[in-house]
Amino acid sequence: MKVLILGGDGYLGWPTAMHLSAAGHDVAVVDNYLRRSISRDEDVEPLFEVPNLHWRSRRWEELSGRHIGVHIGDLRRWDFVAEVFAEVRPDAIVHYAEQPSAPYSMLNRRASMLTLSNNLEVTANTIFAMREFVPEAHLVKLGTMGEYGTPNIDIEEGWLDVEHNGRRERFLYPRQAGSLYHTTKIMDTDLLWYYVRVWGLKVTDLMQGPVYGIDTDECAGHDELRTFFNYDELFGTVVNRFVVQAVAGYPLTVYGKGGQTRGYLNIRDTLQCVRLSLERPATAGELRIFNQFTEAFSVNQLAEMVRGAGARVGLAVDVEHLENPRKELEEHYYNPVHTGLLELGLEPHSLTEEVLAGMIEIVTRHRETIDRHKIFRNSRWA
Ligand code: USQ
Repeated sequence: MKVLILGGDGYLGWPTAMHLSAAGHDVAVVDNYLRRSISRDEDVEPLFEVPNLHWRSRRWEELSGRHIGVHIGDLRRWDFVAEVFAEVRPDAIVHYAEQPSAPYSMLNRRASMLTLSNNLEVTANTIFAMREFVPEAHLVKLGTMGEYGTPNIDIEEGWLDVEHNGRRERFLYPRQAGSLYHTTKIMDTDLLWYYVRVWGLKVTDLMQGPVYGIDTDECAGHDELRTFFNYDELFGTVVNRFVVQAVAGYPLTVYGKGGQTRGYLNIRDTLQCVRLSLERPATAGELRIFNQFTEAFSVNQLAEMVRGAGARVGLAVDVEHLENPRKELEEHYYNPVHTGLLELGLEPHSLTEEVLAGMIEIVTRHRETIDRHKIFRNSRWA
């Protein structure tokens, strides 16, 4: 399959490119290095340096014999979008090309506007490009479990059957986001659902939970092909942050009571989920939604697991409950369905103390480059 990955430079984009290429697909990536420039501007660069896409693509070709096409440009610009779609003519598109940080989206007006305009314009341009150049293509779009928020009822997989005054209808499951970033993902879903109905597009929307992990099979033994690993408050997800904090001897930053529960997954499982979705596509006029996570944990449970993993390698890990910079429920019901991807064949990797110890070992090798000032800057929602 010819697969075009939008946002191919990111934490998930590059590992996805290698994974699909290794699986025999013909892959091209697009990126404008937005995340790199925000990281530089906000002084939150990742733990180790990551070479640019041209370099990584050449290195991948030397090692695997397989080519990954690279297109550098801004997907908000229609002339660039049209040029890439006309040249690649993909069978499938994976759309990661969004500003992915909830805390960044809440930083200030400029960051909010960038998140809003980037995420919605790229999604809209992708929809228009599919119609114009590849109306039969399948779009796999990364959404987020955060679109649902934390309602006091079970979360279904995308859709809810509602009975009202004796009649029934199926609606998108109610969404109530916890940040502007998550709100843009809801808006994306609404745009996609509209154009699926009107133009008969084929779309899979993956409602993903927070991802953790460093290595994937394709970069094993080749550190130079590793993806970004952020541990800062803006781009670091909580498990990755806690691992770095444990190594740095920095008390784990549990926000508030720590009862916030989310569905987590290993980065290796993100790659499986995307590949499985591509290989068993949605049909024309279908918006297929999967809840993409493997296990649910509270922040307190994660902190205890990282403390346990640290103890195995002789690290004394402290936990500190900080005043929560976010507005979110700290104790709540959480029971989302997540069977769709398992039915497609997902074989989950569990989060264990061994897995965390493996991450601690890699981070320890980069211990000298950890910048403690990057860990907590207290960017507040209110
Ligand atoms: N948290 C802490 N301490 C920290 C960092 C986070 O207690 O130092 C808590 C947060 O308050 C939150 C939970 O851990 O309750 C998860 O936070 P996170 O930063 O790992 O994840 P989040 O900001 O929600 O966003 C991440 C990705 C985003 C994706 C989302 C999935 O950055 O792209 O969409 O996970 S979800 O959370 O299910 O919406």
